[in-house]
Amino acid sequence: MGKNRHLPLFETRPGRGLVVFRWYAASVFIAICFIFWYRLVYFPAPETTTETWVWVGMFLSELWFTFYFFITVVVRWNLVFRSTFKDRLSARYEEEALPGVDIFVCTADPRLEPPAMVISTVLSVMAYDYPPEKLSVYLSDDGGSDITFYALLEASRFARLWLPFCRKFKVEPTSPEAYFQMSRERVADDSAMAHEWFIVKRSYQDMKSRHDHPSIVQLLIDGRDPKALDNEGKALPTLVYLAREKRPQFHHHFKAGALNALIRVSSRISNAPFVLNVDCDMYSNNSKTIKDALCFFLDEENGHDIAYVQYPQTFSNLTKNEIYGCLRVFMQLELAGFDGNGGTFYAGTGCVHRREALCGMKYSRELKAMKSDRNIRETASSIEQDCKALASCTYEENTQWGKQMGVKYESLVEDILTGMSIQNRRWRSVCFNPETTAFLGVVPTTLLDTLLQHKRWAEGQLQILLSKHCTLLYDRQNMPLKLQLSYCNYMLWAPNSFATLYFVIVPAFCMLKRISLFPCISSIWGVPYLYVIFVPRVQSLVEFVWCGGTVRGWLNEQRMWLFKRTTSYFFAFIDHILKLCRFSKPAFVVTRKVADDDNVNRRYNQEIMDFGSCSPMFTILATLALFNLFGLVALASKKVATYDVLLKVSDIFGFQILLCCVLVFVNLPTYQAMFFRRDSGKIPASVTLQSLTFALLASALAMY
Ligand SMILES: *[C@@H]1O[C@H](CO)[C@@H](O)[C@H](O)[C@H]1NC(C)=O
Ligand SMILES: CC(=O)N[C@H]1CO[C@H](CO)[C@@H](O)[C@@H]1O
Repeated sequence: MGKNRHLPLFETRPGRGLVVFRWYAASVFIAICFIFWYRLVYFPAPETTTETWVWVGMFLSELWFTFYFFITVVVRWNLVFRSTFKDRLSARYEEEALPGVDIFVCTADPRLEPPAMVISTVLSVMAYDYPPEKLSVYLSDDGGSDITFYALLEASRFARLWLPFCRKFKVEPTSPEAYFQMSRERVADDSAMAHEWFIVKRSYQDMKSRHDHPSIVQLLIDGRDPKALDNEGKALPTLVYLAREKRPQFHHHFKAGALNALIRVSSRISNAPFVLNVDCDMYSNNSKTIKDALCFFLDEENGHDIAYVQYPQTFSNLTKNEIYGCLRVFMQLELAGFDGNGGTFYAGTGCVHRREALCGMKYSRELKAMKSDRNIRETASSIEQDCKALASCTYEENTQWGKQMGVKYESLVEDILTGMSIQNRRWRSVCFNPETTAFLGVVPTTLLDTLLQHKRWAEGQLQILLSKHCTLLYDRQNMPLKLQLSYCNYMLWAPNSFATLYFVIVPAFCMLKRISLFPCISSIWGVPYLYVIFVPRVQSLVEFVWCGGTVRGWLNEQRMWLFKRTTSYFFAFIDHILKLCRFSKPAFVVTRKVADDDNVNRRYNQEIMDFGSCSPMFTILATLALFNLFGLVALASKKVATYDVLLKVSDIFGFQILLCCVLVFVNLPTYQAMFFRRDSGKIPASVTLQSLTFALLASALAMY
C-alpha cells in the first residue's frame, strides 16, 4: 500500500495540435490587422454621410468579431484532457472505505418530462457499479405529481429485480428504457422484468399535475433498513422522493430552489461528502462514472482542492447530422479548454460536487470532511418529519441559501453562476470525458424549442454579465484572467447578435444602394479578407469532425449559429433590457423533452427542419433570408452593357455577393419551408406574408 499511495489516481495531458492551433490563431490576427489597416486607409470622404456611417458600423462590427475571435482563442489555448486509474482506486480503497455519494435527480413538469423517462434515469443511477449501501438517490419532483411519485414507488420495487440483473449480466447502459431499446430479445428472456417495466410505462398515459401542494418527503428505500434488500439479498441504495412545499405566495426559485432543498434534506438523511446531480432526462450510460469522479477527489496529491468534476453533456436522441446542433464543440472541446484555463464551468447536470464546496465553504488547506453522525435507531418517520421542515417554503427566509450557500438564485442559468462562485472561493474544477459517455440526455426536437432554449441561456448569461457577479468586474483576484475571458464566450452571446445582424442586413442593403463596403476581390486588400473568411471555417470544420461530427452536421451547426444569433440572442437581449426596465417579469421555461406529435418526431428523424408555428423568431429568420435573396436577384436582373462591366461589378461587390450567396445557401431550408412544403412543419402562410412584406419594403427603401 505504501508505494501505491504515491501513484496518482488521474492524469492530465495537454491537447494535441496546440502548436498548430496557436500558429493558426496568430496568422488570423495578422490578417485582421491588415483588415483594420484597410478600414482606416480607405475611410470614406466626410461628405458622403451614408457611406461614412455604414463604414463606421462595419468597423465596429469587425472590431467586435475580432474581440470575440480572441476569446474563442483564449478558451482553446490551454486545452487539457484527463484520464483516470480506477484500478488504483480499487486497490487503495476497500469497498467499505469508499465515501458515500448522494445523487440528485430533478424533475419539474410531468407533461414535459414524462415519469417513465424520470424513473429510467433514477434506475440507471441506482445501478451504478458502486457499493449500494454507499449510494443515496433523491428525486426532487417540483410538479408534485402523483404519477411521478407512484412511478417512483414502482421503480423502487422494480429496482430489486433490476439491480441484481445489471450486476449479473454487466448491463450497460443501466437505464432500462435505453437498454431494452438496444436489446429487445433480452426482454423476452426475462418476462418478469418486462412485466414490471410495462406497469411503470402504463402510468405514463394518464398524467396530471398539481401546483399547490404540501411538502412530501418519502423514504422509499431506507438503505439502513436490514430488510431493504434486492432479490438476491444484497443491499439496495437509499431512495428518497421529495416534493418540496410550494405555495403561490412564496418564490420557489425553480431548479436552484429544488437543488437547495435536496442539499438540506440529503444532509439530514445520508450526508454523503459527494453529490452527483443529473437532470431527469439524462440517464447514466456508464456505470463506472462515480468511480471515475472519485479518482479526482481522492487523489492524495492533487485532489483536495477540486470542487466538482463535470462530465460533458451528450445526447441520445441525435440524428446523424444533428439538424439543430448539439453543442458538440462546446461540450467536447471548450469544456476541456476551461479546464486548462483553471476550471470548467458547472453545466447544471452530469456533475459530481464536493458537498462542502457546494454548501458555500471557501477552499483552504485545513478543510476537514464533515462527519455524518446519524443515529441508527432513528425511525424513518421522524427523519421524514424533520426533512419536511427543511423542504418547506419558509425555511430559507433570512438565511444565506441561494446567496452564499448552495445553488445561486439570481440567474436564469443558476448553474454557471454557482460554478463561478465556487471557483471564486478558490476551488478548482475539472472536466472528464470518458471513452464511454457518462450521461445521455435529450435535445429539443423542433427549431423553436432549440431557439427558445438558447434564448434562455443567452439571457441568463447576459444577466450575469450585467450583474454584480460579473467576474471581470468583481472579485477578480480569485479567478485567473484567462478563465474570466473564457466565460465571456457565453456571457457575450446576447450582445453578439448585433454585430451579426449588421453583417446580415447591411452588406445586402448597400449592394442594392450600390455602396461598396469591402475591397475589390482581386485587389491586394482582398487577400486578408479571403484568409479571414476561409481559414477559420476550415479550422471550425476540422474541430467539429475531430469532436465526432459529420460534414453535413457542421453545415447544420453553421446554420444554427446564424439562426441563434439573429433570433435567440437578439430576443434575449431585448427581453433582458425590458426586464431591467421592469416591463416584464422573469420566468423559467422548462424545455420540452419529448415531442408529443408523431409528425414532429418523423420530421426530426428525417432531418427536416420544423418551423410549424407562428413565432416572431421565424418572421425575422424569413425576412432576413428573403432580403438577401432579393439583393442577389436585383443585382442579377440589372442589364449589363458588356462583359467587362459585369466583371468589374462582380469584382467591386465581390465580397458582398459572396456574403449574400452564403446567406442564401444557408437559408435554403427556410425558402423551402416558405414556398415549397405542404406539411405541418412549413412556415405558416401568415409568417411568410409578413416576411415578404418586410423584405420588399426594405429592398424598396434601399433602391429608391
Ligand atoms: C452508451 O453505452 C453503450 C453501452 O456501453 C455504448 O455502446 C455506447 O457507445 C455509449 N454511447 C455513447 C454515445 O458513448
Ligand atoms: C425522448 C425523445 O424525444 N426521444 C426521441 C429522440 O429521438 C428519437 C429519434 O432519433 C425519437 O424516436 C425519440 O422519440
